[in-house]
Amino acid sequence: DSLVDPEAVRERAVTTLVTARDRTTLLTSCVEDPDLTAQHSPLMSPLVWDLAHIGNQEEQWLLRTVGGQEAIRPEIDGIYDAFEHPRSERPTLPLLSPAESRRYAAEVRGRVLDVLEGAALHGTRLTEAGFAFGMIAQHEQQHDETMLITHQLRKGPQALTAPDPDPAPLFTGPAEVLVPGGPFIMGTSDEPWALDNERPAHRREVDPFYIDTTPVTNAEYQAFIEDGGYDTERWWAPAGWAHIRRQSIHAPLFWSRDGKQWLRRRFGVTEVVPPDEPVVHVCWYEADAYARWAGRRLPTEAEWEKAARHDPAGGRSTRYPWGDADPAPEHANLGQRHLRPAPAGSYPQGESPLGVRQLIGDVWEWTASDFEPYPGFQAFPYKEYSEVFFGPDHKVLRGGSFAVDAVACRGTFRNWDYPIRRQIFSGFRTARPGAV
Ligand code: AVJ
Ligand code: FE
Repeated sequence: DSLVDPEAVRERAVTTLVTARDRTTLLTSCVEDPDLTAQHSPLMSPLVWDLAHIGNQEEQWLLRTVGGQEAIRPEIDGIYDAFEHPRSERPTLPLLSPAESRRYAAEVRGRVLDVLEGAALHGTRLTEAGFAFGMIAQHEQQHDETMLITHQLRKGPQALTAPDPDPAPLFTGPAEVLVPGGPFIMGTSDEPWALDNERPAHRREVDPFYIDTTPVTNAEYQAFIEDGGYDTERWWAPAGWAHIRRQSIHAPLFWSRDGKQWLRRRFGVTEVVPPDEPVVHVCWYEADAYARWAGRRLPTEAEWEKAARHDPAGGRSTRYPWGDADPAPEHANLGQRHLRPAPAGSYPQGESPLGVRQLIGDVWEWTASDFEPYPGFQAFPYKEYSEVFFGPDHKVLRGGSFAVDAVACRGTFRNWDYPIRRQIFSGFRTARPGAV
């Protein structure tokens, strides 16, 4: 069993750490140094901050805490502490240069592989089944998604390329699926690399509801725009209406109107908005307003997870919509393999038992829910991962995007952000109550 065989755990840890570093290296070597040290948006760090921060977190947890080693460069901890300095301030810090950052991250990694060789992967909660190594691989992959967001915000010619997803035949299945009411198990207590906010597993009652078979597409979202959605106050939550008026928001981020058609800028290239792709770069307020216009609402977080994990036949919650197998390319669009969502209706092999598609990958999906702890939550191993973010300021997103790696994406994985944020790879699907 891969959870108890230390050699299998070590191999999984090495593979995920190496995969993450390959991606980090690509994202920080496809542009010249000035583009690494520049701030492309006040919402984001310079790319070189992410690079050394990745190394610094790895040093703190895997070399110092797990390995018991002395700090390599204790003087830089403050610079790379996300809580000491907001993103907008980071360009003014005495950051390591790109070359120093690469050297530092590589030195940490070299020592980490030695620590992993000798580490007992059981007995303490931090290293049980390689948790700390998995946590750090996930942390790096999360920053790889953050860095891809920075690349999307960067002006200038294209620096990254990837093949497009396969074109999907137009999806002709039912537009929505009925999820039966009743209890299901939400969260997990036995997924070894699940982070603190996904724990513990607990029973949730959910009333029957209908949920969209696929994420909302650009064509559907355009119908909302053409129908005056952005000029109709009654579709909007009051704070959302105030926000879009103040900011003059009339379409998803990166969209522009060219006569009768909509264009969008994507990683340095301008293209006609593809009608059958899930809409991306909308904030929670836009998703909420669209749903109200459509006579529907956003799914709650529990509804989303029930749609993704509940297997009516087995009567239990699976790790993913398609079952318990780790994600493979035929299941979902993950890992920056493509630099865009796949057309709605893609990945039939990734659908849930009830037939809901693309819950995992493509676009993060806004839910109606605030980010709150599950009953029995315990911060682990540090409060600043989740606990300090609980409360009504953040809305939960689920399912991962094309930009996140499989190691940081599961049926239980929880992401969160402010309801005004839309530089993230965020889309949504809608729901409505079922017959009670
Ligand atoms: C889970 C994506 C909200 O980027 O703020 C990275 C992940 N935490 N370093 C974030 C994270 C610490 C986090 N999100
Ligand atoms: Fe971080």
